[in-house]
Amino acid sequence: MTQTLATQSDAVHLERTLELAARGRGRTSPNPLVGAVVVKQGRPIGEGFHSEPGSPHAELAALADCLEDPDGATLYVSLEPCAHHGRTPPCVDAILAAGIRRVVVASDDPSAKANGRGPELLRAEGVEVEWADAEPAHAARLLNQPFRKHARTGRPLVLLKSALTLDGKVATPAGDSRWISSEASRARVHARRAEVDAVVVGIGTAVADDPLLTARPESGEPARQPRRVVFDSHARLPLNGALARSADKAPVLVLCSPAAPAPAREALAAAGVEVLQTEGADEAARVGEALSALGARGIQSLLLEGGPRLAGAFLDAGEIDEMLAFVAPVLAGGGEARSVLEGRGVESIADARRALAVAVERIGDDTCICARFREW
Ligand code: AOF
Ligand code: ZN
Repeated sequence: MTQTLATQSDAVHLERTLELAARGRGRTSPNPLVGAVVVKQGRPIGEGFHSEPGSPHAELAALADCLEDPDGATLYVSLEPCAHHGRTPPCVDAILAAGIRRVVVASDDPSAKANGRGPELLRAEGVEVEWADAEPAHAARLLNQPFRKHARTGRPLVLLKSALTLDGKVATPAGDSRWISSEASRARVHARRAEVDAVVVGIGTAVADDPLLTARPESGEPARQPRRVVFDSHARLPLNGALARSADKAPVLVLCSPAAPAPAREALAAAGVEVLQTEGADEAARVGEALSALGARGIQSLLLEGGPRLAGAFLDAGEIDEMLAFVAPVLAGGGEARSVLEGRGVESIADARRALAVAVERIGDDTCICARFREW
């Protein structure tokens, strides 16, 4: 009986750590979202979350928030406490100094500097360390998919966004796509842009749509603007387009291949665009190389906004982690009209990528389908 009660209250406090962690959304990268609660004699006496790089870790924020002495208390934390000296000192030291007796951890930290070291150290010092049950652990891992994929692969999490008609087209045969999805759906995209480290398009889309790609959420100017990235093998990004012209206001990065002419690269660089060269035998291999190059620059998440050719290459490379599809109740028709993904594709449906989980939401007349294909 006591066992069950203890487990239930653990679940409640762990859930609170996740709510707290989510408050840092869009502001902590390259650090994870982390929340913590200090509980003494069954009552929370302090709580906190990580708000931005360089600011105190969640554990420290929660200890600093304590209304009474945390000596003998339990610390609930959504990510294993760190044992390293980074921008801030190790949390394990602060936990030991505070006299915390028990630590309940929701999820592991797969980064090389962590990997269970903090919990081990705490145990060695006589602190009781427990890992959360499967469900809160899963929820905690889902909060930090960008951080986790980046820690494990060096590549950013890829979120493919698409606005499509009910018949699966992303434009008319003439190439018109303004606007398939509703204003409310487009506002949602701006909110997502504000949460990722980069927004990515192919050069075809950059030329055809001349997009600005900044985050302009309804809630006002976001805490950060994403890096704007163009996959542009031949460095063809127009100097008089919206992207190049705004390079001084929000960063623009062009990923070109060795085939890009030097004068074109130099002109882009002179316009304030960062130009990076990546190689690869085919388009899919180039996607992998490009993702590693972006990851090496600290980009942990990206919103891939098309077009169909680039998005198809991402699928062929096995690099689509999630998809956000805004399906509008309109029919476009046309055999030549483009659909969401081109590239090689799969031969049989048995080989098709199937989502691990799907969430559906109505946004005005549109249906927003969020599908997760991989978990990190
Ligand atoms: C955070 N916030 O609440 C926790 C983190 O450079 P530092 O010192 O801020 O260290 C960042 C690393 O610390 C991060 O990558 C993660 O491995 C670990 N835990 N980080 O930013 C937190 N608990
Ligand atoms: Zn820490």
